[in-house]
Amino acid sequence: MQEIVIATHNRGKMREFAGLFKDLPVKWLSLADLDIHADVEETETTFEGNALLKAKAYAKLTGRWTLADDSGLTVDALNGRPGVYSARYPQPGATQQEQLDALLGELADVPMERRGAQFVCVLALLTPNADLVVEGVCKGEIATELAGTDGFGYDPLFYVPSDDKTMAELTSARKNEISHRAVAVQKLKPQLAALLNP
Ligand code: ITT
Repeated sequence: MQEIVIATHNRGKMREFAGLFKDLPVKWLSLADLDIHADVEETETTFEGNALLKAKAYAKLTGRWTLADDSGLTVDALNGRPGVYSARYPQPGATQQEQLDALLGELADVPMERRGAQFVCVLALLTPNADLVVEGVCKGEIATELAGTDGFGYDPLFYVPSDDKTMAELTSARKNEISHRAVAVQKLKPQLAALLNP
């Protein structure tokens, strides 16, 4: 079976990928499986740039097919911030609670009709034959208070109108139907299948 490294240190992402990719004939390896603890500095200013940068760095370290995810939250009223800096918002090392509080604080005076936001995920898969890059987007709104305990990151503040729930109130199965990561994986799957069965 083809081995592919999922190059993330984020346990929330890793959990989701396990569900999203479970029907493919691939042996997925985590960085922990390979005892790799090195972090890669994300110096690019786009999701695509950082996804490729991470995929290349970990492909070099592992010598294997490598998939990297760069994702984040773009908030309309903040002109797209925190965007690629979502993991480092409002400053590097902030806890999840500090991130949620900072976002609520910045949007304190913004009415509901101007609280639109998107989760964006770019996946980059590096293989010896081709590099694949896909993007998934999930539209929602930034809620005025936290709700739900599932998921990770900004999920308790990301309101999904179609479900009348925040992302953190959805089951993991439902999040894996509609999330930015799910949309990106659905785009990647046929391209990956073609690489596995040329
Ligand atoms: P890796 O680089 O090791 O994959 P990371 O957490 O640093 O881990 P990113 O640089 O891609 O990953 O940052 C993405 C951030 O965006 C993440 O830390 C969350 O704060 C947020 N995020 C991404 N996807 C999310 C999701 O499904 N739900 C909630 N927040 C999400």
